[in-house]
Amino acid sequence: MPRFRETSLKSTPSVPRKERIKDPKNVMRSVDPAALLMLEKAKEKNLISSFDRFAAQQPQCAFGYEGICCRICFQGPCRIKAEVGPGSKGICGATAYTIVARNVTRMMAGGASAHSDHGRHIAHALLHAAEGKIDDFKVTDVEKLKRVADRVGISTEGKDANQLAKEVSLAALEDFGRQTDEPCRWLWAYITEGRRKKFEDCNIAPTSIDRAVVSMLHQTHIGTDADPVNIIFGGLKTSLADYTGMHISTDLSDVLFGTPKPVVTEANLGVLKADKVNIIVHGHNPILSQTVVNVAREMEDDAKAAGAAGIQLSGICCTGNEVLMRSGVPIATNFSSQELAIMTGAVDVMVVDVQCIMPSIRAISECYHTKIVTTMDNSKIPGSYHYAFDEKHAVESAKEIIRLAIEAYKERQGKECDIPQIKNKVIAGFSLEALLDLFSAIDPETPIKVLTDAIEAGEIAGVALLCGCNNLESVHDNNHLTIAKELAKNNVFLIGTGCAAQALAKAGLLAPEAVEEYAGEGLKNFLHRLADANKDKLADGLPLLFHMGSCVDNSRAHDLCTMMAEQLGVDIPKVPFVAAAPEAMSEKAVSIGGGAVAMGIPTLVGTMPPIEGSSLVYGIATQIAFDVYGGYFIFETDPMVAAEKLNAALEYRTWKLGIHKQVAEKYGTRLCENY
Ligand code: BF8
Ligand code: SF4
Repeated sequence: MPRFRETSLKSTPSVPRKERIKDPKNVMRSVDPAALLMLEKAKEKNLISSFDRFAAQQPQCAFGYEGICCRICFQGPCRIKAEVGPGSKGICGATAYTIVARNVTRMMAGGASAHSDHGRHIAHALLHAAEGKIDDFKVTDVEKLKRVADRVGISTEGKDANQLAKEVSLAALEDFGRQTDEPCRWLWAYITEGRRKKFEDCNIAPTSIDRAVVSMLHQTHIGTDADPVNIIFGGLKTSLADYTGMHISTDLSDVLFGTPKPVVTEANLGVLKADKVNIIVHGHNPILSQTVVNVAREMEDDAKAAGAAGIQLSGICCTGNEVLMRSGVPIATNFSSQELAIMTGAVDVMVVDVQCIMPSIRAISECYHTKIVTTMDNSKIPGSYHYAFDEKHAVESAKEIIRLAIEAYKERQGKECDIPQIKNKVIAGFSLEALLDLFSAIDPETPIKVLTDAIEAGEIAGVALLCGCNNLESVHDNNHLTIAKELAKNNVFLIGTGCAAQALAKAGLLAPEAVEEYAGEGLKNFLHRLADANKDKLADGLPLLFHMGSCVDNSRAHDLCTMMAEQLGVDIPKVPFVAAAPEAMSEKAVSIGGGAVAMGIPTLVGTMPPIEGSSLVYGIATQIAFDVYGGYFIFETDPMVAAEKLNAALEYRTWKLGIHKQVAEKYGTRLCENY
C-alpha cells in the first residue's frame, strides 16, 4: 500500500495565505547566484527591478489575490466582503463562486489566445512558404511534415513537400475557425480513445480555437453563466483549444525549422561576452528568433570588422528555448531576471517578439547603451526601436537588427560590463523524437517500453514534467530547484519546458554531473544504461532533466504521456505521470494547467492562482476534476511538501496500476477502468 491515498493530496496548501510572503522588504528573492549578484549591483546603482516592485506591491489586495474582485462590468469593481448579507454578492447578485470561476476561465481564454495566435502565425508562414510567396522560409523537415500529415489524416501519397505543407497548414488554419461541429483535428489526432470519449461525454471538445475563446468570453459576460461547474467546464474547452494551438505551434515549427536533436551548450548570465556583440532574443515566436540566429552566422565578419570578437547570441524565455533546442543557442536567464541581464551593461540589442516581455526593460535599457527592438505589430513598448518583422523580408529585417547591435557594440566601447562569471553546462534538444531515439538504442522495436518497463519494474517512480514560469510570490527559481532535486532523489524521470527548464539549466541540472549528484539509485541506473547505449550519439552523457522545449512544446510532453498510456494499455488517469508548474504566473499557465487536468494528469501549481475566494471552485479544481477527468490540481506553495505530494501521486498510480493488472491477469478480465 502506498503511504498516501490520492485524495489526501487535494487539500489546501500547507502554508496559510498570510505567511506566504515572509519578508516583503527582502528583494533578494532568488536562489540563482548570478541573479543575486546582479541584484547587489542594482542596489549599489539604485536601479529598480521587478524584485523591488514586488516588494512595493505588498501587501497585495486580498480580494484580487483570492479571485473575488469582479470587474466584468463597470458597475463594479465588486468585491465579496462578507459571508452573509448584501456584501456577500456583487451588485448583479453574482456570488463568490461565479466571480472566481469567471475570472479564472477568462485567464484560460487569454492563455489559449496567446499560444494559439503564435500557432496561427507559424501556420501562415508555412502556408506562404509552401505557396512560394516568401523566400526566407521553406520546409526544412520533410519527414516531420509527413509524420504530422499521417497523424492528422492527410494522405502523403504522390505529393511533394510544398503541396503537402500547403494541405497541412490549411488544415491547421481550419482548426482556428471551423464553424461545423467536428472537434479540432489537432486535438483529436493526438489523444487516447479514452480521452476522446470523455471529452465528447462532457461536451468539452472544442470545434475551433477562436470559437472556444469567443464562447468563453460570452459565457462569462455579465448575466450569462452563473453556474461555476458549467463555467469551469467551458474553461476546460478553452484549455483544450489551447492544447490544439500548442500542438500546431510545435508541429509546424519543427516542419519549418527542424525537429530538435540533442545539443550541448550553456546557461546563465555568464554566457554573455564583453568582447562580442551581445544579442538576446526574448519572447516566444521562433519565426523571428530563428531567422536572427541563422543570419547572425553569416554576419560574424561584420562584427569582427567593428572590432568585436564575434556575435554572441543568447535567449530569454521561450523564444530562447526555441533557439536553444534547434541551434544550441545558450540561455541567458529566465522570466523574473530578464531586467538583470540588461544590468550587466553587456547587452547590445535585446530583440523581443511576443509574451512575457516586461515593459520595464525599456526603462532599464535607458541607463545603458542597450537597444530594445520590438518586432511584432501587437507587441510594442513606447520608446523602443520597432522593426516590423515582415515574413516577406525576414532575412533583411534580421540583418538590420544585427547591424543595429553592431553599432550599439561600438557605442559600448570604453564602458564597463558587470557580467557575473556564472554559467553551467547544458544538454538539451529532447524533442519526443530525440527522446525515443535514445530509448531505441535499447529497444528498437518499441522504444517507449524502455520507460514503461522501468516504471513497472520499480526502477523509476514515474515521469514528472516541470514546466511554467517564475513568479516572485516564491523565491526566484527556488521551487523549481527544490522540487526537481526531491523528485530526482525519489527516482522520478524528469522532463521540462519553459522557464522551469531554464531555471534548472542555469543551476546545472541539465548537465550529466547532476545525475551523479541528485539522482536516486534507480534513476541513476536507468540513466546510466541509457547513456551507455547512446555513447556513440551523445559522448557528453545525459542530463538529469530532459529539456523538451518552450511552453508550446508541452505538447511534446503530452505526446509522451499518451504513448505511455497506449503502451500500458490504459487511459491517462492511470499513467504514473505528473506535471508541475512550481512558479506559475501567466494566463498561459492557467490554460495549460486546465488542459493537463482534463487530460487526466495530477498537476501541481506551486504559486496560488486567484481561486481561494471560493471553496466550491477550489473543490472543482482539486476534487470534482478528479472524479470526472482523473486529473486534478494540487495547490501547494511549500516546495518540499509539493515534492512529497507529487511523489505520492506517482506512488499511488504505480501501485494501483500494478494491482489492476494483477487482478485482470488473475481473473482473465479487462483492466479495471476506474481511476
Ligand atoms: O511561455 S514559462 S514566464 S516564458 S509563460 Fe512566460 Fe511562463 Fe516563462 Fe514561456 Ni511559458
Ligand atoms: Fe459587479 Fe456583477 Fe458587474 Fe461583476 S458583473 S462588476 S459582480 S455587477
